[in-house]
Amino acid sequence: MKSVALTIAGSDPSGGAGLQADLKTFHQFGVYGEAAVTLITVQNTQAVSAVECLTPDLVVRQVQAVVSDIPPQAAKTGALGNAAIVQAVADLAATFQFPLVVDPVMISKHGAPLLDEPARRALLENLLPRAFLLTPNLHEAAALTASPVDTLYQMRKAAEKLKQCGARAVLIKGGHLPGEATDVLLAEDGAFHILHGERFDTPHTHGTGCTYSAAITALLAIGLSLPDAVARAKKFISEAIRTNPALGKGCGPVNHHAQA
Ligand code: PXL
Repeated sequence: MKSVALTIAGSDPSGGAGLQADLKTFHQFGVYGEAAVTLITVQNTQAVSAVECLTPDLVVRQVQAVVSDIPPQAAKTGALGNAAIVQAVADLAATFQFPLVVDPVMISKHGAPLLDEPARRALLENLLPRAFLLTPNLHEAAALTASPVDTLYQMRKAAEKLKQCGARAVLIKGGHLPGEATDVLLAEDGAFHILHGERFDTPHTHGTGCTYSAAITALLAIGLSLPDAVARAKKFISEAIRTNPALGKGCGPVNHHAQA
């Protein structure tokens, strides 16, 4: 049977991030993609000029419509915008029969807020306990734990803290570390996995987080174990950055056609 994955995320009309990146990534892994929209951004590779959230009811009805008809084997969340949407998605997630990857998107590459402060609290308190995997970058991990996360040691500590908050597993992404792009996975069983990644000196990394978490979601939908899914997704995202198509006048997208 065809594997199916669902994203609950914001729209990026430039196609580099958000639900567009998620769908392209699902497709690249041979997985059928579904997408429920949470918010609409107006942006290109140079700037975000508007962010408009949908009503929570409209988000919920999109998810219910597709899950009841074409149930996915895995789902992910991206930008959720405000506390009402976070709460609605958390309530929905309580009914999911499949793993949910929560990418706690907070700000866009250009600094536009995609999750306000009450929403961050709602995410921590209500959505995190429903997450099979939480995938913060260093800034998001620091915001969620209210402590600095700048070193591998602090990444391990933050992962433990976020697991204690209810996430079954935590992947802290070190794309913003100086030197190597090393990620730390704290798996369900409490084991740490360190994922090494080469750093590429390029401005074209727009949508990296979305694409990485979408690749993990696709591989979970196919049936890989979490450590295997993360390891393979890490190789994919490194290759996607290395082979970026250098599109646009600003921070361009990664290569969603990279070897899956
Ligand atoms: O990469 C984070 C992200 C997620 N979702 C949407 C975005 C962005 C970054 O720009 O626009 C819709």
